[in-house]
Amino acid sequence: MNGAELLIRTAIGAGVKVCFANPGTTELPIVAALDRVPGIKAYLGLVEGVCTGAADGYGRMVDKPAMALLHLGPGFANGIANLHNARRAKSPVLNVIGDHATWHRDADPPLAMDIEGLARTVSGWWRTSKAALDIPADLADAVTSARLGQVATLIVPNDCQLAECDGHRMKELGRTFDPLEPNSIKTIASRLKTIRKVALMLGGRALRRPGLEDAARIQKSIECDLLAPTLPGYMERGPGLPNVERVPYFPERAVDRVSRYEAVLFAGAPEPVTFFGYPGVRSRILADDQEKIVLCTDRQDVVEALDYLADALGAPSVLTLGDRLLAKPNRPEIPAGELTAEKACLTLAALQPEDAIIVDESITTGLSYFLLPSPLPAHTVMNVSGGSIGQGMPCATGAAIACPERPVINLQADGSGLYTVQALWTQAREGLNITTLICSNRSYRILQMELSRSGIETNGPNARALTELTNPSIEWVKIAQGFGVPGATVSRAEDLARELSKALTEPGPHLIEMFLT
Ligand SMILES: Cc1ncc(C[n+]2csc(CCOP(=O)(O)OP(=O)(O)O)c2C)c(N)n1
Ligand SMILES: [Mg+2]
Repeated sequence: MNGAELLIRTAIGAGVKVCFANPGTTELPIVAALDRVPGIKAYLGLVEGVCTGAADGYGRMVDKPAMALLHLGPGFANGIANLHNARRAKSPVLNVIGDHATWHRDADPPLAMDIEGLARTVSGWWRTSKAALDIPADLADAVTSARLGQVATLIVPNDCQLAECDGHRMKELGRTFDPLEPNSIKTIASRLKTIRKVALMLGGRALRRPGLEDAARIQKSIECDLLAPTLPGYMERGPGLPNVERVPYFPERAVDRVSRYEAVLFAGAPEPVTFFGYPGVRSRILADDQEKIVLCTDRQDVVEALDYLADALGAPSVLTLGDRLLAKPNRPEIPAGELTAEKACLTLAALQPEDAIIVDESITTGLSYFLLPSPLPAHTVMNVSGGSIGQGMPCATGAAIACPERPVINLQADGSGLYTVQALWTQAREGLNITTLICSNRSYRILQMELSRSGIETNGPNARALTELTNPSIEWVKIAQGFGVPGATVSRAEDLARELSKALTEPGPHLIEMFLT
């Protein structure tokens, strides 16, 4: 057995089931090991951003890491933008990077880079294996760290992968979370009872069903609203769950929304800040005199902490369908006429199947989707948490591989979709049930909005060149077909309803270009 086989065997033992890869020569021993030690299915991504975004989407769905396997520093660099999104989404990702043989590094070969320097920017944990026999412990530590909800990067030099290492020892996974401090949660419970206007801001694993149910229990004991970050990585919604409002994107609306609270309790979410520094607008959305209470650290289990808090508040353990829980689904009607952003969202809401996974990288188009007042059937929403675009298609790919029985709908802005459009090929190759709805507004609309917000001329030739996606127009159906995905263009809501229904009943991926006015 060599180091690469030991790596795969340990990963299988640690529960890793899939590997999203774009390998090169330095990872070939691992490629061979994936066949010699069966148990992990490998998926090719045609650019590293597809691999890392898919590993992120998979990790968000199952709350366990997939492996991303990337080639040296340059391959890692290509995958970093989506690892950044994974980091912000608190998604578990096991990131394995091959490196040159240790004895070859001094020669400074062309592809050599500071891989640990790259790892530092996105990883909560990173290490370079020193020897083949260290691999089981290194891999187990990486998976343990990833399971906290972070990117763990293991760099494995090619000679460590090739070294024979019979007589190896497997390593057990460590404990995932740090223990809670019950006294500090009891103190928080007493404090909360004395404050009138409280918001509970949920993030990370707290937005999964068990965390949301605990939040609903807390709402039964103290009057509080539930908030989430503007772009939560993973959030379950539907009947029987409490309503959670996302903090608005634009700072004025965000400040206005949260100013009513005397205190905000953070459960797995960071303090909200504006996306950008706008002159004259403060960075932190909460004012200094609004109390900020933190329930637990990132190394503790936020769901366990919420459960403990609910108990400490004397909350009932069983919930009935009270007025603060979302009731039976009540879908909007399918609209008619020329497609606008709002009509596109209404059509989606009218037709999305039970248990759908909605991957929302629609930037400006989806704004009204989340605000629809009527509860929709149970579904999961995933957003581009790190604001680094090019995440939607890869994330949808990983989500569909994680949950093949669930329909995936990728509400996808046109500009953002073009960053990692190669994901369509992986979707076709694997026959994944993904419907991509392209929000074709033929522009970087959000940048046009930000330009006019800041009072800058939006009509100059260079501003237009840099924000309009025209001349030539992007041929979405041809692009999809080129990657093996059937496509259609629609410009009326009725046609969208027909094509979407068809796409949702036929197996395999589909792309619908929604030509928006
Ligand atoms: C990696 C990366 N590059 C650039 C940007 C800046 N940026 C933010 S949104 C955007 C384009 C938005 O256009 P589109 O995806 O079509 O959405 P729309 O605004 O039209 O709804 C760009 C270029 C970014 N956020 N991330
Ligand atoms: Mg656009």
